[in-house]
Amino acid sequence: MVGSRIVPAASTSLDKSSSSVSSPDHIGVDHLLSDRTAGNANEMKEMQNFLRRGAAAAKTEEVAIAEEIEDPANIYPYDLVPESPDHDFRSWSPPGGDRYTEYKDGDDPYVITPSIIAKSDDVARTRREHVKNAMKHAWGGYKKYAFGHDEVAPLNKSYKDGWGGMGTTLVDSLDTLWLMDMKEEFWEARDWVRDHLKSDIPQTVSTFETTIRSLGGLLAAYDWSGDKTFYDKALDLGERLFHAFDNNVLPSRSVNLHTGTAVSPGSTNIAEAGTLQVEFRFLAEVTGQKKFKEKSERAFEALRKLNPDNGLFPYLVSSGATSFRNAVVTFGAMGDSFYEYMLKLWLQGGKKETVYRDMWDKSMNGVHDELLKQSNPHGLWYIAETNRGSINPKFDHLVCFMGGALALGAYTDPKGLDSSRAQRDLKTAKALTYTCYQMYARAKTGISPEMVRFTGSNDFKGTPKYYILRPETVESLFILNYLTGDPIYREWGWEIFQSIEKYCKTEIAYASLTNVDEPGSVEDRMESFFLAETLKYLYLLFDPDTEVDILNKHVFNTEAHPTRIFPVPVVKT
Ligand code: DMJ
Repeated sequence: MVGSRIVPAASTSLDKSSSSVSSPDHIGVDHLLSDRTAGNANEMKEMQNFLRRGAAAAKTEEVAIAEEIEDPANIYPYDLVPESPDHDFRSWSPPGGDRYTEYKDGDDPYVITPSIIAKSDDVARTRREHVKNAMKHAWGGYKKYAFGHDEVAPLNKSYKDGWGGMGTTLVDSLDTLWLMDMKEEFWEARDWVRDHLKSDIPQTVSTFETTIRSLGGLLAAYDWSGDKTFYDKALDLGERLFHAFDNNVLPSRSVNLHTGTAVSPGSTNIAEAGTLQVEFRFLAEVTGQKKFKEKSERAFEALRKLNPDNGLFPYLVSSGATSFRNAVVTFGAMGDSFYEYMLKLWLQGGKKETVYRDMWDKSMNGVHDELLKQSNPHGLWYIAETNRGSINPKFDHLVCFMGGALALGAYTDPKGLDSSRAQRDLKTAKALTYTCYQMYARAKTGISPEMVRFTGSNDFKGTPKYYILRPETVESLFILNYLTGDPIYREWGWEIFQSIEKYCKTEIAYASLTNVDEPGSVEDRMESFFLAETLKYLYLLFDPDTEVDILNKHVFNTEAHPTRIFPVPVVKT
């Protein structure tokens, strides 16, 4: 058994007396690998994968081995069957919700042994090919009908330029092409960026969207490939977007890329003002231009100083960051990624800027104290919205990023994964992700609506019921599988992927749905984040051999663009 070979080797380097979790850096990976005398390349890979999951997972698996011997009845019970290369997605029929209810409350219902993880990895490798085929199909349609434009129209076989006409899908897809080893397509796209991408255009663009999609895409492409083209283009775009910071402490929501004129309507929202810092800090890091770091951080600091007692920020704020302009707290649209960046900034800076981690932990306490609710009658967990303290049981698909974020926060908690805070957050992460999976499983197409309301007699109702190929649930499935090794997240992800293949695939690409309970209700829209995020997270979910390391090396921006972390020299207090 693969597992019995791996566990004793890894466990020799764990400090069994310590209750805190060591970073994998400290568990002697190189020593273990060089110690091996008879290993072949696959065995080495398995060992690396196992160790990459971190000491925490290794420890769980040690316990798992002991329990496996004592109580085989608890072992993960579901089949792990490889997919055929000819898998027929047309015969997929979504099996409905209310399955896997043992995962509802965020518990660990089963023992996951290293041998089960190894089997799940083998199955995943067969699924990964299907996701890559999906990327080839989507990219092929974009290339044929929309190359260099913002989006392809997946039904009309045409193109759209709603983001300023800067090849948004192409730039947003670069690192997905790289990570899926579609290098020919990657270099062809690089040539287009080199020869045609111009940021000096007389267009007023969204600061937030252009930063997370285009600047984030260029920076990640540069970081992974080292190609100077991306550096030059990122710097040019970054300089132009940076005019958003000219007038107020918080950036303007839109900016003219040619004149630098920033539009300041007097207020902004926390997501748009507080989701630029991962990108501009990385730009500062690679260019050495401190202004990008300092001014973008100043905006985050201004938001922090608004300091709500419970860590929960009403989403609308004045441009000068002097006051809140409403009392609505949401982890969905206009709130979401501000909270995400509290954690991501701390991770990006090498876990030294405690001010960001403290913000995150305070907000997560607020979530648990005030927003975490259960549905009727099955007790599904969700994060509600509030307005002046009164609960609104509305839950955007967007909120589904929180499963992954909470899990990542728990595995990196300075108090240790064993701490009650980290265990609380991990349990909530798993419970929320189950709810998000149910949002897919209960729809006729097996695809989630844009929003649900936790009212009525059966937990929730979808309203509105459209789906625009959003990534947040598969993002959480990837993170939870990566951290815990539990194959269940891959099973749920595979169901979702099969539904996307069956109900969203068009002749040339993938379409949105206007109603997830009406098969065939396709809409002529394929957002760039389908390639940047949804397909990337699905691929990574099924890629046990990835170089991406979310615990030690990389941080994903909110558009799924991973760049390397860079420990900051100064520790903020
Ligand atoms: C993406 O652009 C980003 O993930 C953003 O943070 C939220 N919305 C979309 C995807 O749904």
